[in-house]
Amino acid sequence: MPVDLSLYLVTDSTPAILKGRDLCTVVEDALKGGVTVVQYRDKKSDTGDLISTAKKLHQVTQRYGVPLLINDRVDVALAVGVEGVHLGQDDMTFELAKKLLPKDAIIGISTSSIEEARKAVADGADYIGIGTMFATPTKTNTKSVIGTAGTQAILDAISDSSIGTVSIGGINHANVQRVLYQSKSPKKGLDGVAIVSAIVAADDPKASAEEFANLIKSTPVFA
Ligand code: TZP
Ligand code: MG
Repeated sequence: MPVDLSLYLVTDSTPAILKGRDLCTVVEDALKGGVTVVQYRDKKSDTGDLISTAKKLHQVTQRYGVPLLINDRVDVALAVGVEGVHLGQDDMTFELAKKLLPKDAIIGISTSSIEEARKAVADGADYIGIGTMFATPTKTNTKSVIGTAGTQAILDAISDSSIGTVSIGGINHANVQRVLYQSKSPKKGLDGVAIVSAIVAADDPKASAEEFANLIKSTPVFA
């Protein structure tokens, strides 16, 4: 697998989560703590602001040798020259994104059902986000909360594929090992977890990321 998905940071610039701090500083702290991939997710900024923030974030992630992905916006990814995109079911289609982006760009797809996961595999996506794992205040308009059982069913259905997999939604230090262990199907486990508030809203994002990295490393599915 080309990208290490084990500790996947998804950014959030809403005041309740970022709490007035500088996004680039928070992301750099998280990278110091061991984040392995960063997705810039910003549903509010206009295109100009998205591009300027993505450029700043890319300077930071490049220093750590970590890929930066842009949520929703293939045009912003192209403008900044980042490593890839993350697309939901209502965003640009995989086929079109693949046509527009460079050959080696990473393309991830949000999935919450077996059908969506199978389609992402058939399309040739690099990885899927599987969720929502647990209900979370960070994203309330989620289609469905699927828990570890729903996640396991999806992993089972695509177990013949080498597609990357991350779980998202309500994951914190207290539940991350259960998420990884209980979601594992006999032939396929999760490659990682995607986290928003438990890192971005943490008083110490570096310490939070470090704690996640240690918990992930010592979970049997990865050992
Ligand atoms: N997609 C499904 S849940 C979610 C997204 C973007 C938000 C997860 O945020 P948190 O704070 O890690 O629960
Ligand atoms: Mg989207």
